[in-house]
Amino acid sequence: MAKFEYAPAPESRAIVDLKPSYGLFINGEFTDSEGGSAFKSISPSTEEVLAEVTAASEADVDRAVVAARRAFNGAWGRMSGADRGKYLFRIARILQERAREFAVLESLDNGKPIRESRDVDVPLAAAHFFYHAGWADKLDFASLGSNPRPHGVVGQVIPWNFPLLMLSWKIAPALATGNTVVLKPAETTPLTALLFAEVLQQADLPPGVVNIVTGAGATGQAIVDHPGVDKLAFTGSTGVGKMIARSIAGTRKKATLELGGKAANIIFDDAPIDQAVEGIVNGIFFNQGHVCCAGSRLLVQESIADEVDRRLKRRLSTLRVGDPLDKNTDVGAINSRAQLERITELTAAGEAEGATRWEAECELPSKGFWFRPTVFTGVSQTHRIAQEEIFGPVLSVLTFRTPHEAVAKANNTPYGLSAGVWTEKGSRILWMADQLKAGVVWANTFNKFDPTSPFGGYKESGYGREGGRHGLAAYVTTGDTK
Ligand code: TAP
Repeated sequence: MAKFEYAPAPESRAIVDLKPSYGLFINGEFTDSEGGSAFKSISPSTEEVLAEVTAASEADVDRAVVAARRAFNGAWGRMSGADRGKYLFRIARILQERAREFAVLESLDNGKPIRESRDVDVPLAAAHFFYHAGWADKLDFASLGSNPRPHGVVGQVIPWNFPLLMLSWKIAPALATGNTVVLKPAETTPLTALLFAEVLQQADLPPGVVNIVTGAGATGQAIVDHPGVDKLAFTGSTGVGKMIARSIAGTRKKATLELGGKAANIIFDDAPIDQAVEGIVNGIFFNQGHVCCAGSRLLVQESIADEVDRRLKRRLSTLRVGDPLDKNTDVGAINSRAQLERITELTAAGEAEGATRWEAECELPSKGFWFRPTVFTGVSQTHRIAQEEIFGPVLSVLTFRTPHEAVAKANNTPYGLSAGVWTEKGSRILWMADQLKAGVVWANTFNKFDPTSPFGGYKESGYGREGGRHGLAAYVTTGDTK
């Protein structure tokens, strides 16, 4: 099927006012590092340097934790839930007012299409603050247990795939429950977190309630190891999650870990095929497949496998890959050279192990990090591309004959974050949801997110939930105060 030619429709980047360099946001102010270094944040679609950012040292992390403790023992700790809620509402409204600025900056720094940052990331980030603002004065009625109280200082470390959205998943519940925060964004995507620090200043949040320290893994490790941190909230790879679990073993620190996934998207022969094809595309090509709950394993019933294959490839041939700031773009840039290398290595392994590779035909820009939407058929369960998280625009297709076989194959993974089921039969949806070992099961849809709905994993996808009433539970301690 021929692609229509579209005139370019670039979103202007003039709305973003980037500074040449950024300090750390500690105690309500941007400050210089004590003994840290600097690194550059680049645009993955052009490789242009966007800004120089500070790599926080252990001393900087210590200053941030001290500021967070002071705020917790001071004004913030004494504030009523209703007043905390007012700050959260204010932050949510400012995020809405500055939505275009955030969307453009997110697409520049992360490489994701503006259509997604504008319509998904930023509105959902604001929604998380609105939702948690409503809880701040109602914690006693949230069935969290008796006398829910904050832990104190929370250390939070987030990945690069949804930088502002993951920040809001972390900061909104922490503040609603009365904790204070030290957060580290990912090394390759620090810029929307730094813009968010400006929002906190605009909202007049008391100093030290939220501190943002940029840097790489060593800065994250310094937060994890700091004795002044009461609770950790981490989103990232299972490998780093295991290291964190090991480093805090034997301490009194609480932790929630949101880790990787290898979700099955399961299509039965009675599913509406065109809708299912849209769901497959959304499941694995949304955000370049940099999604922990991506439907990276397609399980399709054998009797319709050829038909799904044909329609899926036709649909993929219409996807537009390119400039993230162009409003026509469906698939943007891969976030970093390192991630591109990992995707390239795993897809080479797929071919070497005998699966059949297909790529959508499209021209890729000459600069930046790019990967064509790719489908592997003839995949067996032992192949690395069926077992390991690729975290890129790559789909592995397997087939099944019976619902039991679908369940066995879907659960044959160390992960358990999400799954999708496509069928017309309600009873089958309920039976499958019961059998699948996944924190979220979508029925006749995929990648739907809502702040009211808890999200999190089984097995090596981590523990704890984020969002909804269950997400609040991770940020409070309950029972007697003695
Ligand atoms: P990671 O390499 O694990 O990085 C996540 C964060 O941890 C980054 O801020 C990273 O800093 C930091 N970090 C690295 N080493 C650390 C250490 N030793 N101690 C403390 N922090 C450390 O993952 P990633 O490549 O950024 O993200 C992709 C992974 O995240 C995928 O596996 C994906 O499935 C998972 N993910 C899960 C979810 C949920 S909700 N389950 C959501 C999104 C992503 P640097 O960036 O500076 O290295």
